[in-house]
Amino acid sequence: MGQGAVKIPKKQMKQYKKWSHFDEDEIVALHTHFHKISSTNEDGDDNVIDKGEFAESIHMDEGPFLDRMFNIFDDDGDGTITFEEFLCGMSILCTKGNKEEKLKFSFTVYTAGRLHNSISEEDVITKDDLKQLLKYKKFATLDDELIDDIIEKTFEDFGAKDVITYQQYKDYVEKHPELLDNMTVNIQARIAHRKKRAAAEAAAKAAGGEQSTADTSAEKDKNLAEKQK
Ligand SMILES: [Ca+2]
Ligand SMILES: [Ca+2]
Repeated sequence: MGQGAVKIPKKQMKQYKKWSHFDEDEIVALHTHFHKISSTNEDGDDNVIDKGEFAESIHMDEGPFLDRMFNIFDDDGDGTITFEEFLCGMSILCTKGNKEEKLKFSFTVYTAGRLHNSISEEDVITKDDLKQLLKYKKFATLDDELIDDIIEKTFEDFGAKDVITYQQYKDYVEKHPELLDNMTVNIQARIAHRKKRAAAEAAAKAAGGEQSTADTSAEKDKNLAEKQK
């Protein structure tokens, strides 16, 4: 097996492919990446990404915006991200995700804690939702008056009065598809880049140091096998 490649059982791989838009190589790369993040905390690799690990992986301070991003991935809302949740989230964010998936996903960024798999036609974005997002540290230079102005203007653009409905949001994005493009991550390109780097590192290490990689892979296989029901 190549350097750093984690063997995913065939049956599991089949499921992963069914749940996502990724091919096998991409899933293996994401799996390796996931375990790198999920083992950031001192307690070793517990097979889940907690909020602290998530924050570190995307270089973001804890706060309302991070909470929203985290909640988008944490589909069942139990406070941790499993590989399955990670895979599904990445699958929507990547260039292969379909429009409806991305729409719901992006809508969730505004609707704070609500889970994206439970977004329905009746869901709305309130002015308060938007205000919370705009008050996030990154935009801290905005004063209250300006924030209120932005909110009023945004609601006007959406043709909304007190709340933006999912339908209004959909209609608006239909006319401004660039809104969705902005949240698309070209995972394929990143994976290709990472693989190239890994291959270079493997070549450099070829003379020795293979032992530790083999151990890690074996342990991950064991963890994964245990997870299967
Ligand atoms: Ca962890
Ligand atoms: Ca979860």
